[in-house]
Amino acid sequence: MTDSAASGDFAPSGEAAPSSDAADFVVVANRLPVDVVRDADGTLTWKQSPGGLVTALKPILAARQGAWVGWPGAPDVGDGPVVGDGMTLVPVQLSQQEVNEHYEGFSNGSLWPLYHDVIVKPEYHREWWNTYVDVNRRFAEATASVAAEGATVWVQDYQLQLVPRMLRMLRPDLRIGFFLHIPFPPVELFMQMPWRTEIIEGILGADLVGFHLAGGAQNFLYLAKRLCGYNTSRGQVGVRSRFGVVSVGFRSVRVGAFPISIDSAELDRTARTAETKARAKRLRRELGDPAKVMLGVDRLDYTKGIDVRLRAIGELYAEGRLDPAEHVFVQLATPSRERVESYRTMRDDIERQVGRINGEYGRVGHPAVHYIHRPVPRDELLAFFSAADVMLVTPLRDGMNLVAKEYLACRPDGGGALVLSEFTGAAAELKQAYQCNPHDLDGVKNAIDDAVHQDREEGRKRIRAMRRQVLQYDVDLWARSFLDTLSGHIDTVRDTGDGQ
Ligand code: GDG
Repeated sequence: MTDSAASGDFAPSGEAAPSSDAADFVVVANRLPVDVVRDADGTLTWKQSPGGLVTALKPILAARQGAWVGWPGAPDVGDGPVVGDGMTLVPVQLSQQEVNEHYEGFSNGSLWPLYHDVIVKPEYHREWWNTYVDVNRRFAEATASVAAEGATVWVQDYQLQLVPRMLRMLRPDLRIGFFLHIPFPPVELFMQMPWRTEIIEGILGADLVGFHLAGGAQNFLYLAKRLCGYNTSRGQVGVRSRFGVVSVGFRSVRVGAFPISIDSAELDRTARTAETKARAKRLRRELGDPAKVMLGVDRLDYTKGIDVRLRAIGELYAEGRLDPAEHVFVQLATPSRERVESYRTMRDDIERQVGRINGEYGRVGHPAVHYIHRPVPRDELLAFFSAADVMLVTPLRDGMNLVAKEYLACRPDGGGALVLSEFTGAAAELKQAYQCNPHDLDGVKNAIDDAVHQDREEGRKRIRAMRRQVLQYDVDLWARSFLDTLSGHIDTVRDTGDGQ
């Protein structure tokens, strides 16, 4: 396996000219913001799957005749664009093999573990890579055919890192942004990637490249120089954000940090409703009205450190620092990537741990750990946030972690406490959390112990400070600051004499 560009090169197939009802603003993401549901009789229906990204971008999509290009979530589905709800949905059709090799293979078996500190060993297979290239090309072509002359295109995330360059080759008239939702890894780790140069060149097809944290942007800038030989310099955008600029031929590619957020006002509003309060109360009652409810909410993913918090809680019960009759833990674990081997192994491990803790500390009708391996409806989730005294967010590595921010938005009462891993993007903003190093079990135990037994006033002070941050810097501001920078409304000022 080499750095050669052979497998990354591609010949654009077909005509890429925009059609007459083309879109001025196009979002390109692995998934469409809808799920395709196949009914018993085989008919397909599209079901909205609202997420933070679509909520933030919907007004912009509606105002600018927008389109969203993505995979509908089921193999061999997607026949031409569908217009509805303020945007055009452009499905990219993928075969089962492409889903296996692009999504489950290269995206989640190679890139995901590599970008998350190789917690699990990444696998590199040439077939996976070749399919990744093919699928990225398909996304680029679908985007090229739907974007109007001079349109703005915003490409999302690690599944589509080659799209910016492919798209620029097809449509040099477009303004292209790229945002990575997961961490960009340290240089030493990224260098493992057999197709490292192709990936950096792929992303550099964009005009603006965004990461959650400045560290990711710095790693990327270093690689643009080292692997691709481009000149890089440091600069500044507006007043708050440090920026880097990569000179790619005659183009300047800007690189910076744009920490994502949530629709905090909406969550805050919902948490204040009588319905949510009543649900939260009911949940506590169903849990046996314990003195303290601890909560974890995650996709069942090895990056999230669910095993770390279970180990910590087990030891705290054993040492009598927590009492299972008074302190219960609820773990909501949404099923995720169940066809990937490492996820199956991790699930078994977590479920064994839950069983062991309950075997030792639970009583009939009163388990110490409540574990739910099903997606919970949104309203119910917000009630859980409102009911929890201590939120446990202990990932080994996480780009941002929206759950931490959602919990804070759901605490207009000023109650609660947040235990937060230092290795989340959110830790950079949420300094008043009980922060811990997830690799240091004693540190995690102390953070949980401190949060459970915190002084009430001290706790309220911490929550108030963190809520200010989350309510002020919401997902709308995130999207606007990225798009304003991309459109040039915010100027980049290069530092002089600070070249890298
Ligand atoms: C990636 C990055 C970055 C979870 N369980 C249920 C449920 N959820 C919702 C949460 C939250 C979302 O899923 C998870 O977001 P996270 O940010 O915590 O994690 P990832 O899925 O790994 O997201 C991450 C993010 O992209 C954005 O850039 O922050 O670092 O890894 O919104 O509430 N929602 C419902 N039921 C559940 O059971 N309804």
